[in-house]
Amino acid sequence: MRILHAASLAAALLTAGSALAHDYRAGSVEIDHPWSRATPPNANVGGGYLTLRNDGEEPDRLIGGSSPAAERVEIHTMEMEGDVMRMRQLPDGVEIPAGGTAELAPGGMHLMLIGLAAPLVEGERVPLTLEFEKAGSVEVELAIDAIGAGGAADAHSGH
Ligand SMILES: [Cu+2]
Repeated sequence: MRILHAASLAAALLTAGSALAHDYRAGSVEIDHPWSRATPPNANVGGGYLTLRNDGEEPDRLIGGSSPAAERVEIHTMEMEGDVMRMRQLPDGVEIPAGGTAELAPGGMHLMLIGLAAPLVEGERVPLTLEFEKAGSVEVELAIDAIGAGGAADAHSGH
């Protein structure tokens, strides 16, 4: 039964590997580690962060998203206005250059889950459908990290 044992070990390693990597693909776009932060009770909004890599020959564009966990999902950016960091919706979404990456991270571009059905809880996974102009839509899961994870000043308290 040596062979069987080796095969199941390999399967176990594969499973562990993909759980760690936590990435997805839509067409030529790889979606790397979608995550969010736990929210306080009664919070109405949450963020969504991920890295998009385009290994195709043409640019693509993240144009929207949706989630059963929120009334709607918007794509936002943050900009300094004088001394104040302000958030603004990106109606045209985020371009992912051919052979390039686009990063949605705390303090910069991000997804905004608006009208949360329930607080986001550390350790849980939240389903999220991402919509790309060319690659179409793909379902991913946001891994919920601790409140305050990821450094940068909390972007979402201003909403
Ligand atoms: Cu925002």
